[in-house]
Amino acid sequence: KQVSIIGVPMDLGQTRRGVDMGPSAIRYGGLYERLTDLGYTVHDKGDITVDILENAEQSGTSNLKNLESVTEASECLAKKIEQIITDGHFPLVLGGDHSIALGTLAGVAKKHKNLGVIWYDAHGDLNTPDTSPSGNIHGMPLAASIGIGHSALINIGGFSPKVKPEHVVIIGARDLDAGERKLIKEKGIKVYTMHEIDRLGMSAVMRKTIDYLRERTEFVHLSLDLDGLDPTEAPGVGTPVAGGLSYRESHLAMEMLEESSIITSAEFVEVNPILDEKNKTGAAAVALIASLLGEKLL
Ligand code: DIR
Ligand code: MN
Ligand code: MN
Ligand code: MN
Repeated sequence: KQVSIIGVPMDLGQTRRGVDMGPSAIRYGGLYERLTDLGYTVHDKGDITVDILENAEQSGTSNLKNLESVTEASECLAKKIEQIITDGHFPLVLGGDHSIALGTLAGVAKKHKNLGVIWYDAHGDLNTPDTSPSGNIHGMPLAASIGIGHSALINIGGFSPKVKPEHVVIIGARDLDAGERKLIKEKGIKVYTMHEIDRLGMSAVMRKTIDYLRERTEFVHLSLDLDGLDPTEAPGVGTPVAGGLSYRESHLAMEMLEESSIITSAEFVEVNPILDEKNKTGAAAVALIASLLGEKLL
């Protein structure tokens, strides 16, 4: 049992600074020890290099903020992920804002054909340069990964798409832009919004998600945005949305994924320690990672 960790100190996909310190916050939350206690051999590969905002090129011709720096870091991350999978280790990526999923998915999809993705998030991250209300790339990585959006984002890793829209399941959505709703309908993306989770319960939602992806895919990547959780339990995020998933529901989701053995890579993103309360969100990320990788009380 071998896990390789990569930190991506990225804050250029959005505008609240501090999320570049997310990887440190998660490490300080005791990640290494939690995973070694579970019997894993943990290879912490450190952080990849990301431009700081002060040096990021702003010459772009598009309305996408920091496009060049985000693309460059994504290419670098994709190569590292590819190597980790070649080595036979479980890739665990620590963010950083959600734009890093562009690189993670490029690397994972290069090695794993017939890939499924669980997108655990308050948001859809399905914007394109045309539909984005913000120009923030962290609102676009899922669209780009299914092959829709700016060519520089779509083509990270040199191929597109990374995943088929019908192999994506979004869980926890409660803030979708008009263009995102349209794309969900057009592409038939499966979404369990907070409404469905309230109605069916997290247990049924995870059962359905696992069955759905098992039938269709061979590998599944979990991309977990901490803003999927309720801001009372994960306050250290840049775009909090009220009415989110509880800490307990999130643990249940991780435990059910662990039991199912479908997850073959994961990333935990958007932890911003500057906005957090005594690393509550970093600690929540560590606890969820531990559950995903097999921690149990008894
Ligand atoms: C919004 C916010 N949909 C945007 N997205 C966020 O800027 O595209 N994603 N916060 O995590
Ligand atoms: Mn650069
Ligand atoms: Mn997100
Ligand atoms: Mn989000």
